[in-house]
Amino acid sequence: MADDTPEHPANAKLIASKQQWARDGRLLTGAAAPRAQRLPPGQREVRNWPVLDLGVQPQVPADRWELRIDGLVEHPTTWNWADFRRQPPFQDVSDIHCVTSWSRYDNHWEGVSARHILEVVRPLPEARHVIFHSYDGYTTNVALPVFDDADVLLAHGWEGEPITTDHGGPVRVIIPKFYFWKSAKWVNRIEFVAEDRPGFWEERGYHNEGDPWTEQRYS
Ligand SMILES: Nc1nc2c(c(=O)[nH]1)N[C@H]1C(S)=C(S)[C@@H](COP(=O)(O)O)O[C@H]1N2
Ligand SMILES: [Mo]
Repeated sequence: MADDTPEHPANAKLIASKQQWARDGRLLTGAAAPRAQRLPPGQREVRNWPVLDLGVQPQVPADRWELRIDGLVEHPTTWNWADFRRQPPFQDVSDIHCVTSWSRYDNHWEGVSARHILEVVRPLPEARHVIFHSYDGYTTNVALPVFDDADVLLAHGWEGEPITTDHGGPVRVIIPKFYFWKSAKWVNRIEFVAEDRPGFWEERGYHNEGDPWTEQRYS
């Protein structure tokens, strides 16, 4: 287990119970679903948008928010809010699939696309993985091709409104093809690395990848 990640007493119970889910293999149906099927196996559609985090919601006003994009890149970059909002706007509609079994369809996102970020910073050939770091100490990891996808973005808007603090505002990651724990809220650093490094839940029994259609819930 990581000791560089926060274990606040307020959420120790939640973290322990989600680790128990991983040990028990909760919700696993054992049946992969074709990607053409919209609802992945073991999921149910909800109309609301539940909040899930470590119990700490960092309050980062847009004018103090900063994003560092560094590691194995040609052009390490730091954006403040004004810099971020000067990037080409990107909009997309996608579904959310949370490993705790809820899915929410047709979320309208607005932000900056991952592909634009890749054009700006230009990862070096040695860069193979991406680590997201957040203001609450949360981390999560994906392989570079997962980040380098047409539907991945850093979102500041949802359904035409700024993303609220509880959902990761001012800026969060959206990676629609994977379970939602890969979509870091309150992101403040994107690090490109050669060697993979498991993040908060990946170190606590959750799958290193997280494809909902093949039920990559637990490791
Ligand atoms: N920074 C940060 N990002 C995070 C988390 C977190 O605790 N901290 N929780 C993850 C998990 S487990 C889920 S399911 C989604 C929940 O996002 P939501 O609260 O907007 O539904 O955020 C993910 N991103
Ligand atoms: Mo989650």
